Amino acid sequence: MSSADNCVFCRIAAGQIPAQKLYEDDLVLAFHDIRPAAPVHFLLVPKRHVDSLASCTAADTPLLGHMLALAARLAADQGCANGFKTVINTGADGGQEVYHLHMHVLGGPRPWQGAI
Ligand code: DGP
Repeated sequence: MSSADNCVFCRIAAGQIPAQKLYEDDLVLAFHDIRPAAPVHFLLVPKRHVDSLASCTAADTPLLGHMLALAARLAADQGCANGFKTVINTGADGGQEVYHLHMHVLGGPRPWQGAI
């Protein structure tokens, strides 16, 4: 499990690791997934370190709402006119590989070859 000190998404947010960024504001960052599983596949992450959805509390409701609303807006900006999928892998059984909360946003014409 990552901590903020060695977290790859914290390092992307800090500009220490390059990423193809789509969007940034005070709270969140969106960038293309390095292993795309669909024609459009980007990640929405909070800038501050949050391990996973399982560690969120009621205090994170504004952040989570912001991420969901942005997912729809950025998917539209990326040309996902026929819809999109959002996925938040959580914990070992949820298939989470990077322990910094992130929402996958996938779209584009099917079939998609990849899996997340
Ligand atoms: P998950 O299984 O939900 O934890 O997915 C983690 C995703 O993060 C996976 O689809 C690949 C992506 N990823 C991991 N490291 C990097 C990176 O350094 N840059 C980018 N752009 N994506 C990454």
